This record gives sequence, structure tokens and C-alpha cells, in this order.
Amino acid sequence: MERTFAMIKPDGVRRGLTPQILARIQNKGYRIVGLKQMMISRETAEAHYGEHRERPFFGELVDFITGGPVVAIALEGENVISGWRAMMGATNPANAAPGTIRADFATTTGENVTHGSDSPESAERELGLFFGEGELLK
Ligand SMILES: Nc1nc2c(ncn2[C@@H]2O[C@H](COP(=O)(O)OP(=O)(O)OP(=O)(O)O)[C@@H](O)[C@H]2O)c(=O)[nH]1
Ligand SMILES: [Mg+2]
Repeated sequence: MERTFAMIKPDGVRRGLTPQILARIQNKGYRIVGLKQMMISRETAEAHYGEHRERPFFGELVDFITGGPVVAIALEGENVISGWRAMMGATNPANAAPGTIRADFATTTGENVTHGSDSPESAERELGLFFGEGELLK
């Protein structure tokens, strides 16, 4: 059984998409083992997106992700790391397959509604960044 870190980004929260996205997760059958609405500090945002530090859009990305509340989610399930990425669809909503979250709810790469860890290593790192010891269900 795998765990991954998922997030509803500020655009998704602001647009009232939280219930629909949580419903998709629960309809799929993933178990929510951590869930909180929160503001992300600049420090946490820069650590979370550290791999993109040298990219031209890094400042914009950090401004966006710290610009309003997000919903941080820890998910558990069989192959949930790739499964949640598949439910989100391609990074650029224009390339996302119909039925995916990014295809159904977003139009731009910069505001693409959700995040999902891209590997077991990222999942472990990001879960540790957003959830403290004892905060997640056993
Ligand atoms: N403004 C802007 N944002 C970008 C661009 N490329 C990527 N991003 C943002 O940076 C985030 C992280 O990029 P990636 O990690 O490559 O994409 P991803 O893994 O599909 O998305 P995340 O789940 O958010 O990590 C994306 O989700 C976008 O929101 C870009 O060219 N311009
Ligand atoms: Mg990524």
C-alpha cells in the first residue's frame, strides 16, 4: 500500500472546487489519511518546489502557491502515486485527457488546480514537509 501527497492549489480552493475534488478521490477509493486547509509559508513553498528553483517561472509559482489557502491531503491506496497523477492529468490542461481534473477544471499551466507527488521519494519528502509526526492516520 502506497501513500502520496496531494494538494488542492489556491485556484481550486478559491473557486470552490474542494468538495468535487475530494469526492473524486473518495469515489476512486483512495483513503484520506490526512487533510487540512492551510496557508503555505514562503519557506515551505520554496522547499516544496525546490526542483524548479532555476526555472524562469519559479517566483511566479511560489507567489501563486502562497497567495491563498490550499488543502493539503495525504492519500493511501494501491499505486496511489501514479493513480492520483493519472486522475489529475497532464501539467498543461490543454494536453490533459478529458475526464481528468486538469482537463475538466483548468485552462492554464500556472493555475492547474491540484498537485501530486511524482515518485515515492517525492511523496515521502512532501508528506514530511506538510504533515507532522502523529498527524496522519495509522
Ligand atoms: N507559470 C508557469 N507555471 C508552470 C510552468 N511549468 C510548470 N509550472 C507550474 O509548476 C508546477 C510544477 O511543475 P511540474 O512539477 O513540472 O508539473 P506537475 O508535476 O504536473 O505539477 P505539480 O503536481 O504541481 O508538481 C506545475 O503544476 C505548474 O503549476 C510554466 O511554464 N509557467
Ligand atoms: Mg511536480
